[in-house]
Amino acid sequence: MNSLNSETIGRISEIRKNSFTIRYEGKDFPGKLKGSFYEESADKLPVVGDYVKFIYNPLGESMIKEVCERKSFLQRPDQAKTAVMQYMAANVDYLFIVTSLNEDYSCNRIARYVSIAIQGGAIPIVILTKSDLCSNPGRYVREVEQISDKVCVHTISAIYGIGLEELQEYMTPGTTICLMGSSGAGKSTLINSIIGEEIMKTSGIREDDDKGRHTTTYRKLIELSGGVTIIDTPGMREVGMANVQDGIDETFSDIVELESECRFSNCRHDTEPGCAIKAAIASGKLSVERYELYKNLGRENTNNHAMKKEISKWAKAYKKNNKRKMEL
Ligand SMILES: Nc1nc2c(ncn2[C@@H]2O[C@H](COP(=O)(O)OP(=O)(O)OP(=O)(O)O)[C@@H](O)[C@H]2O)c(=O)[nH]1
Ligand SMILES: [Mg+2]
Repeated sequence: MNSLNSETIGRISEIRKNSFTIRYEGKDFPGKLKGSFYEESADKLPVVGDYVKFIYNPLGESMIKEVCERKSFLQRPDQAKTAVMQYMAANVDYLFIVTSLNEDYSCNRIARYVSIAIQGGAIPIVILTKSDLCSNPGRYVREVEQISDKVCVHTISAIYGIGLEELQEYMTPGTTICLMGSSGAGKSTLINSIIGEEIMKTSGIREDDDKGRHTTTYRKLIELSGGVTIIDTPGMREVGMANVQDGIDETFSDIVELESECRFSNCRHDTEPGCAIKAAIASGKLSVERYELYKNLGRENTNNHAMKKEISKWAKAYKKNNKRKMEL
């Protein structure tokens, strides 16, 4: 470690409440934010995976001075707090979207994660886990492949070590992989299998509905010996759509292209002649379900955007009103 007061670049490996952990040369150091961070908007604060400039303090918390430019940034709306985004991880190359082949499986949810990955600048990789419990994984693979041509999909069983060799192609030195998915999907079990060691705690799922027990409670960055970094995350209950229209459009880019081929630029794909969407559905090139999925995700994104704008308008008006009252 460099001497006191010299600036060094480390990586945020854990955040719990307001306490930050900085990884530097394989060791973890406690960190705190420089005061000016508190005047910044939430997206400027460090998240797990961020590279940060910090000043080492051998006696206590090191001072985080600056977040380095991000290569990618994964975010979603915080379901518990209306109109607030949750910033999840930065500098992720591959987002492993982990879904188990039981009640957890949902094509709609996978499409949401794919949009979030693409929006944030990470490559989406769908990992269908627990293949040992499923008699026809091929059916699910085909379904996932149909969501988007931007998606790669792998079927694995972490506990029997099946399919893990396929994931090696992503494990190149310098790569960061983040795992996301529902609680109980098997994210931590997969990490343990890749590493060959019980580094993360795992626990059984509820038998009645296949849901997990929220075993992992905070995001954690793990460095593997081959120069690969893995980020484990807590299971998510919902994946809302907000600030993600570009990601949705890119996921369903073939539909966006079709829409541009309609005879009328304001075509509602209803009764208008020369509608490319209707023609694609009629010819079997596009399924109604997939088109509906695209529209629904976009609608949710627009509604959340409108709500956020409305709330920020109220907040501004409230602040202005309060200021006036105080001046009187
Ligand atoms: N049969 C089978 N069970 C698995 C597999 N992978 C994980 N499990 C089991 O699924 C349960 C949940 O696994 P975890 O790894 O804790 O799930 P998680 O996604 O990390 O869950 P959270 O930390 O709560 O988000 C455990 O009982 C695992 O043993 C698999 O490939 N096959
Ligand atoms: Mg876990």
